[in-house]
Amino acid sequence: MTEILPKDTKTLKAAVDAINASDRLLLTCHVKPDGDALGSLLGLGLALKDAGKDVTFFIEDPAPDTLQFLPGAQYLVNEVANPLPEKTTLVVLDCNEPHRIGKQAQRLIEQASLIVILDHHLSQIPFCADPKTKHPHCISYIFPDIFAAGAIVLWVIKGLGWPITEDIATNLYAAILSDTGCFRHSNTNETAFRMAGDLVAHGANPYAVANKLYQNYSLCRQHLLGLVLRTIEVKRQGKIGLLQATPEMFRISGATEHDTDDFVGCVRCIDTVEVAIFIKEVYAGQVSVSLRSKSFFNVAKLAKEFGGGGHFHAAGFRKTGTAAEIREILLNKINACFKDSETADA
Ligand SMILES: [Mn+2]
Repeated sequence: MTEILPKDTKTLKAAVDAINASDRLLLTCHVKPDGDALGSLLGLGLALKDAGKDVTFFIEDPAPDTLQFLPGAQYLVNEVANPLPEKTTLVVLDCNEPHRIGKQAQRLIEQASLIVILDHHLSQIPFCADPKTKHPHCISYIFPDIFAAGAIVLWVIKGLGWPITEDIATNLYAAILSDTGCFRHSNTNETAFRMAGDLVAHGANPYAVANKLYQNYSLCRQHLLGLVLRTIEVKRQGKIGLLQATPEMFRISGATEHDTDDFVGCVRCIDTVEVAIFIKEVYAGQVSVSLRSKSFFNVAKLAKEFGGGGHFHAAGFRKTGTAAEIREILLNKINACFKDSETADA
């Protein structure tokens, strides 16, 4: 396995130049931000701030408690001026679908003078080619083969020739640790370790970041996990694993929807499982689904059929309906996919 270098260096250079030339920038990422989304946003934001730029760190939802430790989290705001100040460059991180920025996406896109997208999600609809946006000034750097948006941000900061401070390194290290699943996912490669090593050399503390991200759960979360684990079931000779959370489980445990990080991992880790599903119904009739796979099953493709998206081995979607209803529809679809692949093998 060799080191991955940025592909399409022309577009990356255009993104770097555009960021360099902007004095006022509005940074944002996808809703329900994870460690990669926030680490990328804060890492780039702090570098821009250090360089004397006017930076707004915008996310629609408040950052989850487990990510509040990230340096620069105190700068996050969930409201921005309307209209945006003149000559605002919108930088979108870890996201290349307009609606995933949140409810204000459309006006931010329309009001920004320039848009730069730095992302690694598999996406069929390029952000700026969306007929609804028609934004003329958009630089879209999307590299699905790279393990984290944080890695792209590191390339950008290095391209700008700016220093990597301890705070920036901590954010980007958290981004890489999150999106490689602690260096366990299939996207983990030599570059991930090289970059992580580089960030540690710049002051990121691996033990401190890992503790904050993974040894920092509330008791409510563990109570919820206990309830959810009782729903565990496998289908198709154990190849499909399922977990469900109902509104009642959230009520009983006192946990919130942010407390379910990596619940899907509790079913993916079963030896026979290829496709893991976690169906979460926080509010009655509103479901969000996490999908994971181990080898051949493309869950991004499946999620897309439900209006969601993600990566080959990790994806998700939101839908109206109860957990039980979505479970039925999903099982039928996945069973059909398995049948197709079995026919193809025969
Ligand atoms: Mn990511």
